[in-house]
Amino acid sequence: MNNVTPSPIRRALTGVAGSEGGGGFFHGEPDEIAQLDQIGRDGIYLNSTEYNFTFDGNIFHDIGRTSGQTQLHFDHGIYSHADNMTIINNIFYNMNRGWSIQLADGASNWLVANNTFANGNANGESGQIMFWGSNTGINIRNNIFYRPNGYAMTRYAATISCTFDHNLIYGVTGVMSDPTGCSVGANQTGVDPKFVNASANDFHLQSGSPAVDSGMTLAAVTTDIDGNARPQGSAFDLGAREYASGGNNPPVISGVFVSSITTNSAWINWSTDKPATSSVQ
Ligand SMILES: [Ca+2]
Repeated sequence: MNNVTPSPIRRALTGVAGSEGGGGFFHGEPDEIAQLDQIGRDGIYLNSTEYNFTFDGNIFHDIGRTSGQTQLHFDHGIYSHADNMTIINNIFYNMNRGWSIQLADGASNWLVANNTFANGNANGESGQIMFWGSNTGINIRNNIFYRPNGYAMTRYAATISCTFDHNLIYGVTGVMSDPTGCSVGANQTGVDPKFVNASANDFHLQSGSPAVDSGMTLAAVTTDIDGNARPQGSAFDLGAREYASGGNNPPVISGVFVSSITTNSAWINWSTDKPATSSVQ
Protein backbone atom coordinates (compact mmCIF):
# COMPACT_ATOMS: atom_id res chain seq x y z
CA MET A 1 0.00 0.00 0.00
CA ASN A 2 1.37 3.35 -0.97
CA ASN A 3 0.58 6.61 0.68
CA VAL A 4 -0.02 9.27 -1.89
CA THR A 5 -0.83 12.86 -1.04
CA PRO A 6 -3.79 13.87 -3.15
CA SER A 7 -2.97 16.56 -5.64
CA PRO A 8 -4.86 19.82 -5.21
CA ILE A 9 -6.07 19.62 -8.80
CA ARG A 10 -6.49 15.91 -9.32
CA ARG A 11 -7.47 13.64 -6.54
CA ALA A 12 -8.60 10.19 -5.66
CA LEU A 13 -12.36 10.06 -5.55
CA THR A 14 -12.03 7.44 -2.87
CA GLY A 15 -8.91 5.65 -1.72
CA VAL A 16 -9.43 2.98 0.88
CA ALA A 17 -6.72 0.74 2.26
CA GLY A 18 -7.65 -2.90 2.30
CA SER A 19 -6.00 -6.01 3.57
CA GLU A 20 -6.44 -8.53 0.79
CA GLY A 21 -3.10 -9.42 -0.71
CA GLY A 22 -1.50 -6.66 1.29
CA GLY A 23 -2.75 -4.23 -1.31
CA GLY A 24 -5.21 -1.43 -1.46
CA PHE A 25 -8.62 -0.92 -2.96
CA PHE A 26 -9.23 2.17 -5.01
CA HIS A 27 -12.81 2.62 -6.05
CA GLY A 28 -15.31 5.23 -6.98
CA GLU A 29 -18.76 5.93 -5.72
CA PRO A 30 -21.84 7.07 -7.61
CA ASP A 31 -22.13 10.81 -8.10
CA GLU A 32 -24.55 12.60 -5.85
CA ILE A 33 -24.84 15.38 -8.41
CA ALA A 34 -23.67 15.55 -12.02
CA GLN A 35 -20.12 16.93 -12.29
CA LEU A 36 -19.07 17.84 -15.79
CA ASP A 37 -15.74 19.63 -15.25
CA GLN A 38 -12.44 18.35 -16.67
CA ILE A 39 -10.76 17.81 -13.29
CA GLY A 40 -10.03 14.11 -13.06
CA ARG A 41 -11.31 11.94 -10.25
CA ASP A 42 -8.46 9.44 -10.40
CA GLY A 43 -7.55 6.48 -8.24
CA ILE A 44 -3.96 7.76 -8.15
CA TYR A 45 -2.44 10.89 -9.66
CA LEU A 46 1.31 11.58 -9.82
CA ASN A 47 2.72 14.78 -11.24
CA SER A 48 5.92 15.35 -13.22
CA THR A 49 8.13 15.99 -10.18
CA GLU A 50 7.41 12.56 -8.69
CA TYR A 51 9.39 9.39 -9.30
CA ASN A 52 10.17 5.89 -7.99
CA PHE A 53 6.67 4.63 -7.22
CA THR A 54 5.64 1.00 -7.03
CA PHE A 55 2.02 -0.09 -7.10
CA ASP A 56 1.95 -3.80 -6.32
CA GLY A 57 -1.14 -5.85 -5.55
CA ASN A 58 -3.89 -3.23 -5.62
CA ILE A 59 -7.41 -3.36 -6.99
CA PHE A 60 -8.73 -0.36 -8.93
CA HIS A 61 -12.39 -0.55 -9.89
CA ASP A 62 -15.42 1.55 -10.76
CA ILE A 63 -13.30 4.71 -10.89
CA GLY A 64 -14.87 7.80 -12.37
CA ARG A 65 -18.05 9.78 -12.52
CA THR A 66 -21.21 7.86 -13.23
CA SER A 67 -23.35 10.75 -14.35
CA GLY A 68 -22.95 13.53 -16.85
CA GLN A 69 -21.92 13.41 -20.46
CA THR A 70 -20.96 10.03 -21.78
CA GLN A 71 -17.76 11.20 -23.47
CA LEU A 72 -16.20 12.57 -20.30
CA HIS A 73 -12.80 10.85 -20.06
CA PHE A 74 -10.71 12.37 -17.32
CA ASP A 75 -11.11 9.84 -14.49
CA HIS A 76 -8.43 7.15 -14.47
CA GLY A 77 -7.24 4.30 -12.28
CA ILE A 78 -3.68 5.63 -12.39
CA TYR A 79 -2.86 8.96 -14.04
CA SER A 80 0.85 9.75 -13.98
CA HIS A 81 3.56 11.95 -15.44
CA ALA A 82 6.11 10.29 -13.15
CA ASP A 83 9.47 8.66 -13.82
CA ASN A 84 10.45 5.15 -12.70
CA MET A 85 7.13 3.50 -12.02
CA THR A 86 6.56 -0.17 -11.32
CA ILE A 87 2.94 -1.23 -11.74
CA ILE A 88 2.65 -4.95 -11.04
CA ASN A 89 0.07 -7.48 -9.81
CA ASN A 90 -2.84 -5.04 -9.92
CA ILE A 91 -6.40 -5.67 -11.07
CA PHE A 92 -8.29 -2.92 -12.89
CA TYR A 93 -11.95 -3.24 -13.83
CA ASN A 94 -14.98 -1.14 -14.71
CA MET A 95 -13.57 2.28 -15.51
CA ASN A 96 -16.45 4.69 -16.05
CA ARG A 97 -14.96 7.83 -17.60
CA GLY A 98 -11.29 7.19 -18.31
CA TRP A 99 -8.59 4.53 -18.63
CA SER A 100 -7.16 1.98 -16.24
CA ILE A 101 -3.76 3.62 -16.79
CA GLN A 102 -3.27 7.03 -18.37
CA LEU A 103 0.36 7.87 -19.11
CA ALA A 104 0.79 11.61 -19.19
CA ASP A 105 3.49 13.77 -20.76
CA GLY A 106 6.93 12.95 -19.34
CA ALA A 107 6.10 9.46 -18.09
CA SER A 108 9.29 7.43 -18.48
CA ASN A 109 10.94 4.19 -17.40
CA TRP A 110 7.89 2.18 -16.46
CA LEU A 111 7.33 -1.52 -15.95
CA VAL A 112 3.67 -2.49 -16.35
CA ALA A 113 3.64 -6.22 -15.71
CA ASN A 114 1.37 -9.01 -14.54
CA ASN A 115 -1.70 -6.83 -14.27
CA THR A 116 -5.25 -7.84 -15.16
CA PHE A 117 -7.31 -5.26 -17.03
CA ALA A 118 -10.99 -6.13 -17.42
CA ASN A 119 -13.87 -4.64 -19.35
CA GLY A 120 -14.14 -1.70 -21.69
CA ASN A 121 -14.51 1.86 -20.54
CA ALA A 122 -18.16 2.61 -19.88
CA ASN A 123 -17.88 5.72 -22.04
CA GLY A 124 -17.23 3.45 -25.04
CA GLU A 125 -13.75 4.73 -25.82
CA SER A 126 -10.99 2.40 -26.98
CA GLY A 127 -8.20 0.90 -24.91
CA GLN A 128 -7.37 0.10 -21.32
CA ILE A 129 -4.03 1.97 -21.36
CA MET A 130 -3.80 5.46 -22.87
CA PHE A 131 -0.59 7.24 -23.91
CA TRP A 132 -0.40 11.02 -24.08
CA GLY A 133 2.61 13.26 -24.68
CA SER A 134 6.19 11.97 -24.42
CA ASN A 135 6.20 8.46 -22.93
CA THR A 136 9.59 6.73 -23.10
CA GLY A 137 10.96 3.42 -21.84
CA ILE A 138 7.54 1.87 -21.18
CA ASN A 139 7.70 -1.93 -20.85
CA ILE A 140 4.38 -3.80 -20.87
CA ARG A 141 4.60 -7.53 -20.23
CA ASN A 142 2.72 -10.52 -18.80
CA ASN A 143 -0.58 -8.62 -18.64
CA ILE A 144 -4.11 -9.73 -19.51
CA PHE A 145 -6.29 -7.28 -21.45
CA TYR A 146 -9.81 -8.72 -21.12
CA ARG A 147 -12.64 -7.33 -23.22
CA PRO A 148 -11.44 -3.77 -23.81
CA ASN A 149 -13.20 -1.57 -26.34
CA GLY A 150 -11.49 -1.56 -29.73
CA TYR A 151 -7.88 -2.20 -28.78
CA ALA A 152 -5.78 -3.04 -25.73
CA MET A 153 -4.13 0.39 -25.80
CA THR A 154 -4.66 3.78 -27.38
CA ARG A 155 -2.88 7.12 -27.78
CA TYR A 156 -3.51 10.83 -28.13
CA ALA A 157 -0.80 13.23 -29.41
CA ALA A 158 1.78 10.80 -28.05
CA THR A 159 5.45 10.14 -28.82
CA ILE A 160 6.18 6.68 -27.53
CA SER A 161 9.00 4.26 -26.98
CA CYS A 162 7.69 1.02 -25.55
CA THR A 163 7.85 -2.75 -25.66
CA PHE A 164 4.74 -4.91 -25.61
CA ASP A 165 5.13 -8.67 -25.39
CA HIS A 166 3.98 -11.76 -23.51
CA ASN A 167 0.52 -10.24 -23.05
CA LEU A 168 -2.89 -11.81 -23.68
CA ILE A 169 -5.63 -9.83 -25.42
CA TYR A 170 -9.19 -11.16 -25.45
CA GLY A 171 -12.31 -9.69 -27.01
CA VAL A 172 -10.55 -7.51 -29.59
CA THR A 173 -7.97 -8.33 -32.21
CA GLY A 174 -5.49 -5.49 -32.01
CA VAL A 175 -2.87 -4.08 -29.68
CA MET A 176 -3.23 -0.47 -30.80
CA SER A 177 -4.65 1.26 -33.87
CA ASP A 178 -1.32 3.10 -34.34
CA PRO A 179 1.53 1.32 -32.52
CA THR A 180 4.24 3.62 -33.91
CA GLY A 181 7.14 3.64 -31.46
CA CYS A 182 6.01 0.52 -29.68
CA SER A 183 7.88 -2.73 -30.33
CA VAL A 184 5.16 -5.36 -30.36
CA GLY A 185 6.59 -8.85 -29.81
CA ALA A 186 4.90 -12.19 -29.27
CA ASN A 187 1.52 -11.96 -27.60
CA GLN A 188 -1.60 -14.15 -27.45
CA THR A 189 -4.60 -12.57 -29.12
CA GLY A 190 -8.17 -13.83 -29.16
CA VAL A 191 -7.81 -16.65 -26.65
CA ASP A 192 -10.05 -16.73 -23.60
CA PRO A 193 -7.94 -16.46 -20.42
CA LYS A 194 -10.52 -18.63 -18.64
CA PHE A 195 -11.07 -16.64 -15.48
CA VAL A 196 -12.89 -18.46 -12.69
CA ASN A 197 -15.83 -16.02 -12.87
CA ALA A 198 -15.20 -12.79 -14.75
CA SER A 199 -18.78 -11.58 -14.40
CA ALA A 200 -18.34 -11.69 -10.62
CA ASN A 201 -14.88 -10.08 -10.92
CA ASP A 202 -13.06 -13.24 -9.88
CA PHE A 203 -9.97 -13.11 -12.07
CA HIS A 204 -8.24 -16.24 -10.80
CA LEU A 205 -7.20 -18.52 -13.66
CA GLN A 206 -8.80 -21.90 -14.27
CA SER A 207 -6.85 -25.01 -15.04
CA GLY A 208 -6.02 -25.03 -18.75
CA SER A 209 -5.99 -21.26 -19.11
CA PRO A 210 -3.66 -20.11 -21.91
CA ALA A 211 -2.33 -17.53 -19.45
CA VAL A 212 -0.80 -20.28 -17.30
CA ASP A 213 2.98 -20.65 -17.68
CA SER A 214 3.12 -18.41 -20.76
CA GLY A 215 4.80 -15.38 -19.22
CA MET A 216 8.42 -14.34 -19.11
CA THR A 217 10.48 -14.30 -15.94
CA LEU A 218 10.62 -10.82 -14.45
CA ALA A 219 12.94 -10.20 -11.52
CA ALA A 220 10.77 -7.33 -10.27
CA VAL A 221 7.76 -9.61 -9.82
CA THR A 222 8.38 -12.14 -7.06
CA THR A 223 4.81 -12.90 -5.93
CA ASP A 224 1.27 -12.52 -7.22
CA ILE A 225 -1.52 -10.32 -5.84
CA ASP A 226 -2.39 -13.00 -3.30
CA GLY A 227 1.20 -13.20 -2.04
CA ASN A 228 1.94 -16.54 -3.69
CA ALA A 229 5.47 -16.98 -4.99
CA ARG A 230 6.06 -16.72 -8.74
CA PRO A 231 6.35 -18.86 -10.63
CA GLN A 232 4.03 -21.71 -9.74
CA GLY A 233 4.50 -24.57 -12.17
CA SER A 234 7.05 -24.21 -14.93
CA ALA A 235 6.89 -20.47 -15.63
CA PHE A 236 5.26 -17.13 -14.86
CA ASP A 237 1.55 -16.83 -15.61
CA LEU A 238 -0.03 -13.75 -17.17
CA GLY A 239 -2.19 -11.39 -15.13
CA ALA A 240 -2.27 -10.60 -11.45
CA ARG A 241 -2.94 -14.11 -10.19
CA GLU A 242 -0.69 -17.13 -10.52
CA TYR A 243 -2.47 -20.45 -10.99
CA ALA A 244 -1.48 -23.30 -8.71
CA SER A 245 -2.70 -26.81 -9.33
CA GLY A 246 -5.12 -27.73 -6.55
CA GLY A 247 -4.85 -24.24 -5.08
CA ASN A 248 -1.98 -22.79 -3.14
CA ASN A 249 -2.57 -24.66 0.12
CA PRO A 250 -1.74 -28.32 0.70
CA PRO A 251 -4.78 -30.60 0.80
CA VAL A 252 -6.44 -31.48 4.07
CA ILE A 253 -6.62 -35.28 4.41
CA SER A 254 -9.52 -36.74 6.40
CA GLY A 255 -11.68 -39.84 6.70
CA VAL A 256 -8.84 -42.32 6.32
CA PHE A 257 -9.96 -45.94 6.59
CA VAL A 258 -8.88 -49.35 5.37
CA SER A 259 -11.12 -51.94 3.74
CA SER A 260 -11.02 -55.14 1.68
CA ILE A 261 -7.98 -56.44 3.53
CA THR A 262 -6.59 -59.71 2.11
CA THR A 263 -3.31 -61.57 2.53
CA ASN A 264 -1.60 -59.51 -0.16
CA SER A 265 -3.65 -56.31 -0.68
CA ALA A 266 -5.81 -53.68 0.97
CA TRP A 267 -7.87 -50.67 0.02
CA ILE A 268 -6.86 -47.42 1.75
CA ASN A 269 -9.45 -44.66 1.38
CA TRP A 270 -9.38 -40.96 2.26
CA SER A 271 -11.02 -37.68 1.49
CA THR A 272 -9.43 -34.33 0.62
CA ASP A 273 -10.81 -30.81 0.47
CA LYS A 274 -9.83 -30.31 -3.18
CA PRO A 275 -9.49 -32.19 -6.43
CA ALA A 276 -6.37 -34.31 -6.20
CA THR A 277 -4.43 -37.09 -7.77
CA SER A 278 -3.24 -39.35 -4.99
CA SER A 279 -0.78 -42.16 -4.65
CA VAL A 280 0.40 -44.47 -1.90
CA GLN A 281 4.04 -45.09 -1.18
CA1 LIG B 1 2.85 -20.59 -13.59
